[in-house]
Amino acid sequence: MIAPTALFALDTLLTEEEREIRSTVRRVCDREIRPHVAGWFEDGELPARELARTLGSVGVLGMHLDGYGCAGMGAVSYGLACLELEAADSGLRSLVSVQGSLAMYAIWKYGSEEQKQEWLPAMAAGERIGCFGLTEPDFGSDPGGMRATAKREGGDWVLNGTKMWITNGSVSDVAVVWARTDEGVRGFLVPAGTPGLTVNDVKHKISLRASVTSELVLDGVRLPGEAMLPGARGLSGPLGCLNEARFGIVFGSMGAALDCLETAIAYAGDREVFARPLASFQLTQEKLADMALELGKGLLLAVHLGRLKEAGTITPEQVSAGKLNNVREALEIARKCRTLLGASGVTLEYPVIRHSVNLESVLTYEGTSEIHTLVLGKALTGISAFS
Ligand code: TGC
Ligand code: FAD
Repeated sequence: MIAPTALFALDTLLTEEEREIRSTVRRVCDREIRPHVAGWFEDGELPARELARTLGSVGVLGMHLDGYGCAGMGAVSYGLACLELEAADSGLRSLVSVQGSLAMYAIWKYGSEEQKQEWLPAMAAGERIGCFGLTEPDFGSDPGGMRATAKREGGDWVLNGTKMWITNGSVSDVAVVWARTDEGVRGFLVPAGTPGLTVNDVKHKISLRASVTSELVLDGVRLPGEAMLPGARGLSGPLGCLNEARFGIVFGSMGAALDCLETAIAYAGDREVFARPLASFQLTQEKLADMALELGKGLLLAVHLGRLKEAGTITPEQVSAGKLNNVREALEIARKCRTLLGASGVTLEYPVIRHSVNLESVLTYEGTSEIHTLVLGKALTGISAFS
């Protein structure tokens, strides 16, 4: 027997340091996350603060950023960490993506020196948590239509509007909020507890249950002039952050798929049907072979994109291609693995149905599959389907 990742000799593409980082994150997941995650999912609760501190202590938060207490690791190392976290649960990878690639990245890339000093070291350590408020109830795929506003009043800014579906919302110490100003879209740092900010959790999710999702209502939130991120102007500010988080999902989604496939291979070897192991039937072997192919291709694509990112040449369209392909294939793999587990596949005793329903959210957030398809369509034809 050969492990699905060994089929493509993936490890030969990785440095020793990258393999060590992968092992470290896997160990943390095995110890701190896997024994509990089905329970968190079932209860719809996540001990986000404790987990943030644990993940901060191993340097995973903002690990691809330099300075300010961040580990300064390469893109492939960051991707492998996302893979291991999402092999445990997409909600854990979300916690880390939003913290490191959206909230911390926005401050790191666009913030003033004071903002960086104030927030980044504590966020890297997991002592403080951040969220990223771009989506609104009526504007998800089309954030350019946002209604949230920030208006100058003397030296202050006053924010009004509603942000929806915000990961980490109610556990955050700071929200990066994008709002329309007289000079276009700008980003603002809104500390938790600022008068006028109300945070309500989204209830009744049946996907990403081990993740906090919230609505942020901003009603006359008054901030000092220096709360604005000076380096971000226009929609390219928030979209630049999305490239970072989408890249993590290229790897992360393959982690969920790998966990499903490993579970299905073990199950098919143990389970007897018609007096023979399920794994011995040709239909089963075809399913497993097809899934191993898509997993292997997705992992190779992820490592290739990681090397392009490390070389500084990756384009947003390449990130879209990776997110579109790998999430779509991960979801297909999760669904096919579910069939191999039969009725057992619909219980939380096995991780497969949890990954499958989680991946439904992953397909939608960070740009839906339709949006990434249209990004590629624009790149191929030169014609934007959006305008
Ligand atoms: P368009 O006219 O094409 O562009 C407006 C400006 O933005 C620039 N731009 C980008 N910059 C950096 N990276 C990208 N990927 C960029 N895409 C566009 C563009 O160059 C332009 O800049 P400038 O300086 O000329 O003004 O914009 P559009 O209105 O046609 O929309 C393009 C579209 C649809 C692709 C974009 O709006 C989009 O990506 N929509 C999807 C929204 C989305 O992904 N939201 C995610 C919210 S965060 C989240 O889901 C977190 S989930 C939690 C977790 O990760 O766990
Ligand atoms: P819509 O934009 O209304 O889309 C509905 C459908 O229409 C989709 O199938 C879409 O692909 C399709 N569609 C849209 N435009 C077109 C078009 N031009 N052509 C063809 N089809 C089209 N957002 C944040 O800002 N921060 C977060 O932390 C965050 N976390 C999230 C966590 C979870 C669990 C979820 C589910 C979402 C989260 N989001 C977050 C929001 C997410 O980014 C949006 O849900 C996503 O961008 C889609 O927006 P929407 O839900 O409004 O769908």
